[in-house]
Amino acid sequence: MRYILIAAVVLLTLGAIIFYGFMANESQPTTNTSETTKPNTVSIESFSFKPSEITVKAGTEVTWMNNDSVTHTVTSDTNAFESGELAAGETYKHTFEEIGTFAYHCTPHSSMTGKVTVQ
Ligand SMILES: [Cu+2]
Repeated sequence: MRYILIAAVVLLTLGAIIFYGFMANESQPTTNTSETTKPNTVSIESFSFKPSEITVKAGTEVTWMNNDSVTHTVTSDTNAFESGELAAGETYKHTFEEIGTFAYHCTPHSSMTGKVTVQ
């Protein structure tokens, strides 16, 4: 009788360890929050868009902040959006509803380019 009890306890313990190991593996994706904290802000500084390429989910509002000392624009290559002139310290927001890749540039400074990928 005693051996059966010991065997039962050992089996239950092993079962618990396996179960918790399984649960720990299963819960890993939910502890990874990078999926919900994707950057949706672009800084305009030193005559460049930083980061120059971002990826967001459809329906995300992207904000451009002009942290430079001169006026810039956020101008879609395909006329999908247009900020107009952004003075130093001003922001421009655009919500991307459609999936696709949207290249943009700064009208006065053709070397300034960026890209928003919407998934
Ligand atoms: Cu510019």
